[in-house]
Amino acid sequence: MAPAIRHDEAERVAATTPRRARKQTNPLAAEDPGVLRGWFRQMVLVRRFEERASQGYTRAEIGGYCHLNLGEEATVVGLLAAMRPDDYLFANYREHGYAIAKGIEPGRVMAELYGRTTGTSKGWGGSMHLFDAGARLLGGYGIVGGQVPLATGAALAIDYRGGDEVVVCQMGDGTTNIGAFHESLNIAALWNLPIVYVVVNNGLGMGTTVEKSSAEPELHKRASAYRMHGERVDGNDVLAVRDAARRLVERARTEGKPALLESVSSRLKGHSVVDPARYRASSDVEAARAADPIARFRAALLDAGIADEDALTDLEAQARAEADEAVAFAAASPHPDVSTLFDHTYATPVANESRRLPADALYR
Ligand SMILES: Cc1ncc(C[n+]2csc(CCOP(=O)(O)OP(=O)(O)O)c2C)c(N)n1
Ligand SMILES: [Mg+2]
Repeated sequence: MAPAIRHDEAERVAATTPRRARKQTNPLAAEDPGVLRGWFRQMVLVRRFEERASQGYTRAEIGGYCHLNLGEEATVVGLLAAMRPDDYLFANYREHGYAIAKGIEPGRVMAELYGRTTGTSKGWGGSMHLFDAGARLLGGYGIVGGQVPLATGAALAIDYRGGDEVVVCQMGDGTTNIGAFHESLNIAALWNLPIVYVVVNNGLGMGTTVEKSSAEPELHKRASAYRMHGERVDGNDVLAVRDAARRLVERARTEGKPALLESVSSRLKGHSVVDPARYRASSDVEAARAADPIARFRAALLDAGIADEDALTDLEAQARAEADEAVAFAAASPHPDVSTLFDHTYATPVANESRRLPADALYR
C-alpha cells in the first residue's frame, strides 16, 4: 500500500495550539483566498465528474476502459496549479481530472468518454485518449509508460526551439518499472531537458502493491540513478503538491534541470470502474477514505477562515451542477458517422486493400 506520510507531528501541534495562533501559522493564510476556493471547487468538480463517469459506464453510455481520479484530486489540482497554461502535460489513462484542470471544458471531456463528435478527440479516442493540442494536453495513453518517451521528446523539442515551456509527465507507480521510464530519465538528465516526471504513487499497479513490484519502493529515489533531483510529497495535500511542483517546474524552466516528483496518494476505488478491488484489505480502503484530500482541504479552509460553511456548500453545488451539465452536453451530442472511422488514422492506405467498415461483409 502507499507508504504513509506521517501526520502525527502536525496533528499533535494542531491539537495543542490555540485556534488563533494556528491561523497565523497556517500556510493557507499566505495564499490568495479566491485561488484556494477555486482549487476546492475544482477538486470537487473532478470528484463529481468521476462519479458521473462511473454512472455513465455502468449504464453502458461509456464503452472501453474507464479509470478514475477518485482520491487523487489534490495531486491533480496541485500539479496543474503549478503549471503555466502554455506548459505541456502528458498523462496516463487516468487523466480525466487532469484534462479538466488543464482548462478543457468538462462537457468536451465527458463527450469524449461518451464517444461523441463534440469530444476532445471527436469521439474516436474515449476515456484513455483525451487529447487537446490547444490546451497543451498531449494525451492520455493506454500503454503503461507510453507517454514517458513521448513527453521526453516534447521536452527535447522545446529545448531545440529555444522555448521556455516545461513538460510535465504524469504516470503511476507501476510505470517506474517500465524500461522506457529509465531510458527517458537518463536522456533527460544527460541533455538537461525541461521536464518534470510526476509519479502518482497510489500504492497499486492494478492489484499489485508497490512493495511487491519495486525493489526500491521509495520511488523518488530512482532519480538518483541519473543524478536527477527526486523528492516525495504528500499527494493528499493540494498546497504541498503545488509548492513542490512549482519549485521543480520553475527550476526546469530556468535551469533546464529535469526532476522526479513522487506524489503519494490513494485510489478510493478499484483500478478501473469494473474492478471491485477484492485484493485490497478493508483497513487499506478505510485509511484511504480517512485521508480523503477533499475532506481534508475543506476542513483546512474552514479552520483558516478562508471560507465558511455556506460558501463551501455553494461551491460544492456549483461543481455538482457543472458535472451534471457535462453529462447533459455529452448525452445530447451526436455519435460520429461510421464513414469517418479512418479519417484520423495515420496508416498508409495499401493498394487494392479496401478499408472495411464494421457493418461491411467480410467476403463479397
Ligand atoms: C505495457 C503495458 N503493460 C501492461 C498493461 C496493463 N496495465 C494497465 S494499467 C496497469 C497498472 C499500472 O499501474 P500504475 O502505473 O501504478 O498506474 P495507476 O493505474 O495506479 O494509475 C497495467 C499493468 C498496459 N496497459 N500496458
Ligand atoms: Mg498506481
